[in-house]
Amino acid sequence: MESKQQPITALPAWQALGKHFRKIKNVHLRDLFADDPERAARFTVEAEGLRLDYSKNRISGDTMKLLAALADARGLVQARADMFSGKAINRTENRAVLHIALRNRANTPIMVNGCDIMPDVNRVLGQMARFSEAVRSGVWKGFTGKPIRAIVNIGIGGSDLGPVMAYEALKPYTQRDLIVRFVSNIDATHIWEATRDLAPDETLFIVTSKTFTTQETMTNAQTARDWCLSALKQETAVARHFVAVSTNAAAVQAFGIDPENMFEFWDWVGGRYSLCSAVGLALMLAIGPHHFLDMLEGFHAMDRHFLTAPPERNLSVILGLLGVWYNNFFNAQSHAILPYDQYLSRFPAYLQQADMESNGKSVDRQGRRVTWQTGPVIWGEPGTNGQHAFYQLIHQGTKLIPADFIGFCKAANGMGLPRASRGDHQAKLMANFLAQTEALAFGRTADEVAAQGIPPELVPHKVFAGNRPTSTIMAEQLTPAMLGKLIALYEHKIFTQGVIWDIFSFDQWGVQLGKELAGRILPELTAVAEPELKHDSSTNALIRMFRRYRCQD
Ligand code: G6Q
Repeated sequence: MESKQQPITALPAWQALGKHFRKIKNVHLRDLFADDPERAARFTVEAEGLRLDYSKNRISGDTMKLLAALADARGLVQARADMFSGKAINRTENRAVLHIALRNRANTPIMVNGCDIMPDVNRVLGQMARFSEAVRSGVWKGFTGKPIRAIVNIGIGGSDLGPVMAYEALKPYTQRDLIVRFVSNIDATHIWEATRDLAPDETLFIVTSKTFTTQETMTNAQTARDWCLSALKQETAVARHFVAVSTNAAAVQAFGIDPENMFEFWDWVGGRYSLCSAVGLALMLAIGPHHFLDMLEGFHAMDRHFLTAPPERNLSVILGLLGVWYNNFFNAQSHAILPYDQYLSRFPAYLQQADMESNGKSVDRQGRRVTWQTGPVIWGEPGTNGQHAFYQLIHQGTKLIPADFIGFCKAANGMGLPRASRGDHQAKLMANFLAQTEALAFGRTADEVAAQGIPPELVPHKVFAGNRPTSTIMAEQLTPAMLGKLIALYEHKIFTQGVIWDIFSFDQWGVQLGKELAGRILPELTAVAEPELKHDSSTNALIRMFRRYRCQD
């Protein structure tokens, strides 16, 4: 696990940033804009149909140069080349990190252990497309000869959040008479509610699990299997109503799934980076292979952009650097993702996993405890809902919360309908979108409040300090390709930050301990005889409480 990296705090680039921060930290965005009529143009970059206006951030040209120097000192260019060329950069698991291969539409060879992996990638994409067409067209029949009307994806974490987010995002592109649902939680409520109104002989389950051992997924899959067989009676029905997405062929077969209907992926695809693999099967079934490939094209375009654009024009790098600026110099604890598009309602939750599982680490690549902050808390909700909920704190609270505002000029809803029949929703939505970043940046001074005739005792309550940083990401419309671009944009932002912080972004050891302890506690909850409990006094008492009520259940 050798690394030549010095602690980040020892780098001259870091120290220069610290010095620069002391100079700029109290400068107001009002002054930065007033002093430079070209500021918006200076800090706007457009690539692949995505415009990033980052002028409402507390930065100057020098800030960006110093941050870029930090990334340079951290070897971002080499790190990026290592990822794209298939080096085993996930060193704690000794794996390559090649989600970019899944959407490598140029089809250039990408080698892992001396073998080009692109033929395998294309083979599975072809298998997914054929299967999707068969189900969508009704050629694929269930056990009683009926076509499939409902798809239920069973998976959790990386095997759920991507497909569910993208399904919601691309609803206008879905085959509307096909019901598509997602079950993840081990709480039986989830599978119960997802299946209660479905007909077993018209339902197809996709069991999505890289390992095919995850407790939640296997428990839900077993319940789904029982539900299906209690109606269809014969074991052979499983092969018509269950398919699997996994790397574990033996376990898939043991479950009763025909190996023909297993969609493979590989250990070089991390769970939270797996949407473009067979993990996206439920999405492909919903939107069709053609739109799925459009999405991959979008991902690929942003991958190329990240790989080739210079830092000052590189959207992911810019977002990454801004995040470091607030996280490490302004000590911002969190970062809000605020999409002004209801179809992106699950996008913040998706990025929460992508970012927090990747960069929520506290040792560097040599295993030393870091003395600098790493990944922020990622959170958010779609606008305008958030405005009526938590924006108060962003505007007037004591915490600095940098935010990304994501919006589109054209609505994705009501496509094909004449504009007149769609009302003025989109203009109102975007008026709010633009107003919020303006209000956050410039605020309202005490003088401006007083000038409105507000009683003096109310003035302090109505003052908006402003100087709250935002980045605006705008595009024409949310399409499959645009969704791919947006996701890749953030994936590479996360990568950029992981390199700067010198942490391993592609493992997730932090999820293990809880799993292990749950395995120990489960028999203590279910044992008939009173078990001898050897936990702390708090856990022991809580276990006893559960057992007391369970006896009465
Ligand atoms: C993601 C994580 C994690 C994983 C789930 C599901 O990067 O690895 O969220 O995706 O734990 O794992 P399986 O796909 O193996 O069931």
